[in-house]
Amino acid sequence: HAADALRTDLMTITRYVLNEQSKHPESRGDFTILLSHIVLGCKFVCSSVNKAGLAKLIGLAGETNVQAKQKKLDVLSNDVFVKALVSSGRTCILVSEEDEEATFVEPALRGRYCVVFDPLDGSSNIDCGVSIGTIFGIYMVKDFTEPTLDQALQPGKNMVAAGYCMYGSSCTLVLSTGSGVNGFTLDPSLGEFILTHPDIKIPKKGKIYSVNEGNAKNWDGPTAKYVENCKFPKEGSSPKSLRYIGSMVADVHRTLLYGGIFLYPADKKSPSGKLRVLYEVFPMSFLMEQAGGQAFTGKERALDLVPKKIHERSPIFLGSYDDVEEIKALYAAEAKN
Ligand code: P6P
Repeated sequence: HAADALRTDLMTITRYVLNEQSKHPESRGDFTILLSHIVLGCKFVCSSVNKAGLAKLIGLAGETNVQAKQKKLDVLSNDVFVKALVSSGRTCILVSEEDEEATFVEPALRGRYCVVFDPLDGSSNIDCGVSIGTIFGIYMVKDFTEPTLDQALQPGKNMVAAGYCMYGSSCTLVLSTGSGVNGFTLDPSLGEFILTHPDIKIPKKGKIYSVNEGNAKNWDGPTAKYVENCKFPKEGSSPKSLRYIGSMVADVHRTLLYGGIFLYPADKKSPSGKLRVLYEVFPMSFLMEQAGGQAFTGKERALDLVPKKIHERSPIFLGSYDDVEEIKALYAAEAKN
């Protein structure tokens, strides 16, 4: 009956957000309008990513170098999101992985939200058809008349919403507005995101660890020990499976649905790890906590981190509550010695 209900009920992301809005009578619908512009951006990127392979193919067949004329997909996606967010009239500051500097919205279009985003994370995987995605986080800015950079450098726990849209075999948008996590799948025939994964909860413990083992020789002690325990567990328990796609949205989506742990640790070459705090670590950590999991930097709760620069990096360990607890214990033990 659940399937029937979904089919007849057709809970779209727009209806879901409007329902959420109705729980806050004081709200003026700004957030709903902002989100509808983010959803529009995701629909555009989904359709462009799906055509990318074909466009490339036609390019080769036509002897013209399509790539030369065509904008790289991540640049195109960034342009679309920046335009959609500015024209929503609900944002004052934008931080994008694609732009060195923050975008300060012109006074006439300023609104109360700061949006941090990676328009096409993992884009190096496009040519081989691996799933990639858009990651975003939303902060409220109290006084947005004269926005300043420090209003974008807030700890992740201040986010009012976060989510990602994964462009893979289907286009799935996973969103939290602070009261749980819901997944929506794009129905191309309707052009609507339909609720397909209501109230996602990550399993308390998982059987999968997800890390780039190629960096093993540069790991610090606790990470090395944790991965060792995954492969050679104490008597009586079975080893975990290794699953690593190399596209954060895909690795995190699998972790959210199946459980387990995703790690991008610090290493001797990159002491702050690789992933960016504002638009990779914070949104994914927000979602994990909202789904009953947790996220840790090796030193503290990821969402407590206060970034000093908009493209700052941090190590990250996120996923099932119990799995992250184990690596926290190993870092705590090292801190004591
Ligand atoms: P590595 C993709 O380039 C990305 O930014 C994330 O999507 C992904 O998790 C990570 O880098 C993969 O990095 O060093 O394992 O190739």
